[in-house]
Amino acid sequence: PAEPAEPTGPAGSLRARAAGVLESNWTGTSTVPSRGLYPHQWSWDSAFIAIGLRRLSPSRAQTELETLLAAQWGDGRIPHIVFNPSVPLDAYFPSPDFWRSSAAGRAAGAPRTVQTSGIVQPPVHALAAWLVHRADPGLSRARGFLARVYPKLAAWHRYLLHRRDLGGGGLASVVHPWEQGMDNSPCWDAPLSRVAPAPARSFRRADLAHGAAGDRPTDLDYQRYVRLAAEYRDRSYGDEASGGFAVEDPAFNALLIASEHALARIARELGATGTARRTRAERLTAVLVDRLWDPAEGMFLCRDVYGAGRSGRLLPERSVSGLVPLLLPDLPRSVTRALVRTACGPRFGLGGPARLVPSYDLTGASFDRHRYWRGPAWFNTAWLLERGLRRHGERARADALRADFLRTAAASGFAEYVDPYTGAARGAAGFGWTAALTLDLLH
Ligand code: 9YW
Repeated sequence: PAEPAEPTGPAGSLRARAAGVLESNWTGTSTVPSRGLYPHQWSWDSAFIAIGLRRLSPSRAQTELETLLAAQWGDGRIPHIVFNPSVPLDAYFPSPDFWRSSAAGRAAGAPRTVQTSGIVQPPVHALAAWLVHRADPGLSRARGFLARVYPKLAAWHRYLLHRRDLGGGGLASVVHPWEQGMDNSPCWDAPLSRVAPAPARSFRRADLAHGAAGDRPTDLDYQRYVRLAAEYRDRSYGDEASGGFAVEDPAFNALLIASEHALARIARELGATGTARRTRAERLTAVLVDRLWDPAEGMFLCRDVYGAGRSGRLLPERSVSGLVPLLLPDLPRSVTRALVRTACGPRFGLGGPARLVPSYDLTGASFDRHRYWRGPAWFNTAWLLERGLRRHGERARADALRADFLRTAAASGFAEYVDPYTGAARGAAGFGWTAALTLDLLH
């Protein structure tokens, strides 16, 4: 493939600058997303970070994933945050004394010695483990990396496919907007409106000390996040009784399917056939299309399955989540063609007015170019889309997105997210997955 010239900045090559971010965010056993704003280990951040770290140090990339997996719960869930005990409690909200994992999560098998949250994040981990292995198969085999992580990853997928099939149709549901990873996406506005806000004075946000309020979720959003999470905790993190929120999300499920394909490859590497997993991934892809594809919109939508019977209803909001399934190999050609058209059309502006890919429909009523997941462009979703375009033969578009990614990462100081029209940095600087995925795309 044509290598774009490596952009350089004032402080040296892009590769060296990205490596510097990962170095300063490294704690010794894992990497924080951001020193100030997110001082603990986050689940899907670590998966993306491992994907980039493998280009620097495959052994550190293995450690990143192993540290996360060491905090896995007995029921198979991988918690969305693993807390660093040496960070002061008030540095991040909600802190360990909110989640109380080892007490409230006892029945679900929360670890006793390490404190975690009780919700999950998108399952990018098996995909990350496979890519980390491929970066140095000799080292991976010598350390028995895949043999050690495989059973844990299999238990993780079992948890999602069995305990979290709240809609009964075969897909995993998220029970909190934080689980899907795009916290304040307009997709959650309707389902969240049913949730009674927790009293404003019952908690103190720590994020506003690090980020501009206009770049972050609102206080009212936080009041509802807190209520939902507290109720889940008070149900002992059990998935039997239903809480106030249950949504089948396209990106979450597409990442689960991509990871199931990766597990099939891992199983083969370990001497099994992997056929059952491969077949399951194909079947899940068909279910994803059946339940979440909207032919009129030319993209995938979220399905709200809470209290709506088994079938639920599709939510009309168009978020980048609905483009992420392009990553999957077994989609019907009509679906991949429509997804590319939608990504390049007025709503997402790929290759046109937009930088990277905006998190939400540029023409949507709730579009806000500064506010977090309501418009700004993020680097992890751009990386996923780049992969999807390449997989389906859209090489010129993939090359252009990759070049834009590298330029924007360099110019923004590895920002957490950027203005989707200008590429100007928003949120935290020196962000972990932005630096890591830069390294991956430079390779
Ligand atoms: C928060 C760490 C996390 C990401 C999420 C992002 C944000 C945490 O930061 O959530 O406190 O708002 O939305 O995707 O994993 O980078």
